[in-house]
Amino acid sequence: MTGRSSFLIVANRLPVDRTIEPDGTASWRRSPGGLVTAIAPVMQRRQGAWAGWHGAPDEELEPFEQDGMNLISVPLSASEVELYYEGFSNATLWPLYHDVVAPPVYHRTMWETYRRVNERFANAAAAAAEEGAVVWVQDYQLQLVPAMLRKLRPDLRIGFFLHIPFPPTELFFRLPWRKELVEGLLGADLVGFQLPGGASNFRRLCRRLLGLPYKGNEIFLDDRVVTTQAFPISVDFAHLDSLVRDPQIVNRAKEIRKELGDPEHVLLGVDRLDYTKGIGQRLEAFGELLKDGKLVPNEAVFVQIATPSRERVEEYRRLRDDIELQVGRINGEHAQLGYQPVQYFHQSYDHDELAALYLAADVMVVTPLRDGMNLVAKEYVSCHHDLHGALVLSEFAGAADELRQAYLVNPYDVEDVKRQMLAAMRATPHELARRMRTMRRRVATYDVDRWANEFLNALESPASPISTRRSASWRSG
Ligand code: ADQ
Repeated sequence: MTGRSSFLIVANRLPVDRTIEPDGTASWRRSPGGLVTAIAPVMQRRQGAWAGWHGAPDEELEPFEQDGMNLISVPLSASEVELYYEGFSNATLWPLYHDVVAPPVYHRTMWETYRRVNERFANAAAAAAEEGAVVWVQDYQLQLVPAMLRKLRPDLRIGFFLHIPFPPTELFFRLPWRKELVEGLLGADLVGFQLPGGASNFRRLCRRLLGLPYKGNEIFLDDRVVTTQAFPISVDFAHLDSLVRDPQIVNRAKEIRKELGDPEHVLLGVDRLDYTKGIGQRLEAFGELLKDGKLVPNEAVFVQIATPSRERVEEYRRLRDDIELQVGRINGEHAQLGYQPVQYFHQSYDHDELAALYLAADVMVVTPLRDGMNLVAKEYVSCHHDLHGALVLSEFAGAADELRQAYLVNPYDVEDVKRQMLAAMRATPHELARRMRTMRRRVATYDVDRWANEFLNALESPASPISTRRSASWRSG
């Protein structure tokens, strides 16, 4: 890599995974995912760089290049992975920000490590950014980076985007290090959230915790203005739309249905195996529909794909056991020779197979108890140019703000989930098409490209002059 960059992404992980070839040599492959796809064009245009951990503990790597991106590895030791990543990020912040759907742990050593690792990311970013560069920091693992980086490099334009919900003040206040975290975020010029609700939770928190005045989207510090705004993330609609028109994918979708025994209804769940995703709630609803006789055997198959996730965090191990027990019970009670009502896969799938599954599914069931956005819901919609297919969607997923024509459910209300799942299965083709058409229009218009561009345009446009501060203080009373 040569020199410094004028555009820098800072994220917990680099956008590449290492693969070992059959001859034993290692190579890097771009990880799947919307973020890198959305940002790649900007990276190429601006000689961009990306700073993040490369995925293996206790290993230092020199900066390297992959797919035209300059990659800067920020090393983590095994104990930092445990305390910063599995600990403070995923056992403290993740459950707290998702409305405490699992109890967060509060450990001082985890916090100390989180702070130290954030400092390392800030140092790496400060060293890689050229004078006046734009730096975009991603997500809850790095909330202290904006302020640390500003201290080192006040010349930079710093943006931060939170991919998960930002909780209400009452919940955030439980955090022993609440002040440090908020001050960390306020180091940015622009703090982006998935939904307007997250942005307003943050502004209220700044006023209550730090006494900072705000007006509209802007929070007023002594010497600067911080803009807070919602930028709902999305998917690469055009790519998915053309992928599912490929005859190979179409055939694979037909094959999947056949392999499932050609049931009348294929229901599908695709999630990381995470307790926020409401996998147990949807299986319970499906099991009860079979038990109540609302669904007759062979009529419907539920395919649940659960990608392994955070397997060293205690809560996730327990969840896996619970889900597998539940699947076993439903199948034990309702299976017949040649018919297994729930098909469960604790596996990761490649992009094409996932698209074929979306295409094959009549009903996509997305029932998180809390979710920043949920890209699976938008991916499903992008894959149905046939206007067939129904989306059952939790009202607590960010995506529900945009996809109002989904069959919206309260995942805590099992009767509601049952009712909406049945309604989705019994809907006429005309009704399905009406809903799908509107949802597709929305995702096609607000795709991931638009998300990245809107964020970067807002970051690079100048904030209000500080002189508006006096009237804001007056209004904030
Ligand atoms: P996640 O919690 O990981 O993301 P989600 O938005 O649904 O949730 O994204 C998951 C991604 O992983 C999707 O693109 C999906 O296709 C893929 N995926 C899931 N299971 C898979 C499998 N078995 N094999 C292969 N791919 C699989 C966080 C937040 C979300 C927010 C996103 C983006 O929790 O709320 O929408 O970031 O900001």
